Amino acid sequence: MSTTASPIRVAVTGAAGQIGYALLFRIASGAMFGPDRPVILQLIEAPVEKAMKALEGVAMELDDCAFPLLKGMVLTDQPEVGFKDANWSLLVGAKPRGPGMERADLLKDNGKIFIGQGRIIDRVAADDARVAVVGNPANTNCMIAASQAKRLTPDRFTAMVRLDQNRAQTQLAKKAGVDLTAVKDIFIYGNHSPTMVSAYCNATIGGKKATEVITDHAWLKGPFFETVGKRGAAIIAARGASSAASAANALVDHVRDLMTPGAIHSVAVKSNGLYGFDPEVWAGMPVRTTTPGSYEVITGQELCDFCKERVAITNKELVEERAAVVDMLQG
Ligand code: NAX
Repeated sequence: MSTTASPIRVAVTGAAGQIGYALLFRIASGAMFGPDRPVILQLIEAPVEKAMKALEGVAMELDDCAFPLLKGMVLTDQPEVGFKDANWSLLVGAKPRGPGMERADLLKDNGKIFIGQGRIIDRVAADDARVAVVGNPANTNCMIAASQAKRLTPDRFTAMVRLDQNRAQTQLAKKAGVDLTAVKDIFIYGNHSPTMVSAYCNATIGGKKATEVITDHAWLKGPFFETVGKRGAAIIAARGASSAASAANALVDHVRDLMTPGAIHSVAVKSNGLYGFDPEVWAGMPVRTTTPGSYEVITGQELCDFCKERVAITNKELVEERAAVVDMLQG
């Protein structure tokens, strides 16, 4: 295949991790930016010998795939090098929660990483730079990175709730006994955490309101919410490792849809006070992609009382996460 489009530069942190291993091959194959867009992968790992060695192995495998679209790779533990001229920065790497670690400490440790990365991206990435955060706590890490940017506006920074949307879509389809594609407009509000709100009240199934097709409303408010909210933990319990392929797939969906004008999907963005969220937090909500990389929030979705109550809970959690790191954001 030959193509004349200029390569898109995609920086990926945590590139040798398990999500990275499921992600990079999809990007290089064209799943994220389309079959006509060459890519250069700028792979960033922690400055740890074992991680860099593993990254070399992943790069060898990428070479061995002979992907026609893959026009180059950079392997580095230096963020200044990895984010240089990046059009997209996919922030997957994060510090995991260790045994007995307090959530506030996790927030602070990750805060340091995302402050540094936010500053460097702002300084060295491309003029059209876009950032997608996956590393947890994803919403707050995204807010932290965005807080450091002077050149790039907050709308350039998004966090991923697409895995939650995909999970919710499948659960609704299974319950209704319909094909997955019959389920539309299921959007995730709030935090990527068990407090997330899978707003079934606006979903449709085969063109009808989901609440008319699924009449077991106790299931929607109980097991459905629980299953989607705690799916990550269920996968760890079953697989002995956290979601990786499905998370990588969701990131492909997140970025591809943000590059596709007209796409409607759930993205965690700066709330600016919409849907009752604190203006300063990054919260999942429905967006419509306008031009490649840009979007507008879909406003005016009426939430049912149950979902509104849940939005208040997930907002409270986001506000608390922000409060735990707010002293780090200045200076
Ligand atoms: P892994 O532990 O397999 O990989 C993480 C990688 O990041 C490691 O290779 C590590 O060396 C690297 N890393 C750590 N600090 C770094 C830094 N400062 N710069 C560059 N690289 C760094 O984790 P994995 O399973 O790949 O998950 C990655 C992150 O995604 C975790 O924070 C995880 O909690 C989060 N997830 C987020 C999801 C979402 O929907 N938003 C779902 C899946 C996943 O749980």
